[in-house]
Amino acid sequence: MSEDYRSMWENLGLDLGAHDALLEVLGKGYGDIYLAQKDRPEGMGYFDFVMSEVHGLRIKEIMDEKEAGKKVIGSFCVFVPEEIVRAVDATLVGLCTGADFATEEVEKLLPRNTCSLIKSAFGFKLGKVCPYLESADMIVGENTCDGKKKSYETLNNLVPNLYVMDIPQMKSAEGRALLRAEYLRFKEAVEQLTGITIDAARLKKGIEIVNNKRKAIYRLSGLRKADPAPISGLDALLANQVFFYDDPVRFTESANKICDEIEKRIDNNQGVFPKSTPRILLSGCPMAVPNWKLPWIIETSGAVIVGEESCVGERGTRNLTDESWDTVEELMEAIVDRYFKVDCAIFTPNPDRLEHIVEMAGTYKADGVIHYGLQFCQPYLMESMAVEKALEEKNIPTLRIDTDYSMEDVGQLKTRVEAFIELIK
Ligand code: BJ8
Repeated sequence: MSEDYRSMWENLGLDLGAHDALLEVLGKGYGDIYLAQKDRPEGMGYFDFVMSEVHGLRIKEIMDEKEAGKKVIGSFCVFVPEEIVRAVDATLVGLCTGADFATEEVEKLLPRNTCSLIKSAFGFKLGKVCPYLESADMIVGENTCDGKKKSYETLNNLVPNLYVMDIPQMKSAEGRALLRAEYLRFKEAVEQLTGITIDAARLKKGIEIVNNKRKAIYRLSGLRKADPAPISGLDALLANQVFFYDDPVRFTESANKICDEIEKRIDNNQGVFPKSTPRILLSGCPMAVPNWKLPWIIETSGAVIVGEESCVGERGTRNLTDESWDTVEELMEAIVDRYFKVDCAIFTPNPDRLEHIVEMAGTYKADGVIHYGLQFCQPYLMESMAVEKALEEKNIPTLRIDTDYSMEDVGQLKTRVEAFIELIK
């Protein structure tokens, strides 16, 4: 960190010793995985900087905003509509985490066979190492998978400001009505939290900010159709991860800037991997910072990742909200329409996701798909069977991986991934 933020962390109630240890591991992992890559676009310097300051400068900015009377809302899911949060000038931050922490303490509160993502969020709370969680004025949980839904009952005892949002499980008229009712309830809750009433101009502005951010990251995705690949999958994943933490307007500018650079790279036939390197589409559970294990294994085994069918990827960013409406009611309907298209595996049945994976494999000219499921994640592990079948029908090779956040299976995963890459070559 370029400044001494210790008193800020202390005021937030962090355990400084544990936090130091976390930052050390994060810094080392980042150096080994990210900075070791060759020929990265210069624009990645911005994302390197954001990562180096993810618990420093960004938290300082958030604390300054709080001092100016603004609110911070933390979320674990892409179903929490950022447009509504921006409409009250509040900041939305992602709270999902991608590393094991305080596992022994966590397993006193949650069953061992809970997915790593949920355990990680609890570990960061119990270990007092997450400044985002500690600075949030409202933490939004959502009834998606059973693991998350039930774990919020326990989280409610650990944090004073949990708000739980119900989420439908079917794409029916009743399901849409539920989502609509829940978004209206959420709008009222953030209005109450901030004392700001959302009018059409505010909501339009919120939609515009979030649409611009999504357009920029989606533009980056589109550029990955090129061969040779102009950016590594690891770097593209990082941009998708920073999407959840950074100031949205600055993020949009930085993402567009790197896209400008990448367009030039494509014109010059410049890639990060040689032309015709095997191309992989990743599909499955979201990968939160610093969960880089599988992408790192893939890209150090002779392949390049050309897309992510994930909530930290295209599932979360591909659809925009229609900004053309004029009233709060109409704009809220547009928000509901946009989020109702998210094809998370908690929906049943969920044919849209299968279609989208096949479509992405074609768009990004993937030679194969690796489905990433976290152990004990029933929705994605169950759905991985159907995904494999849908891809097989199109003769697209598929590898299903179940893993967690530990590094114990790295050797075994590498062997499987290498064999898969050999097969698709
Ligand atoms: S919209 S994917 S962000 S719920 S990995 S906690 S599903 S047991 S994260 Fe998600 Fe929203 Fe869906 Fe996206 Fe449960 Fe599975 Fe764990 Fe998961």
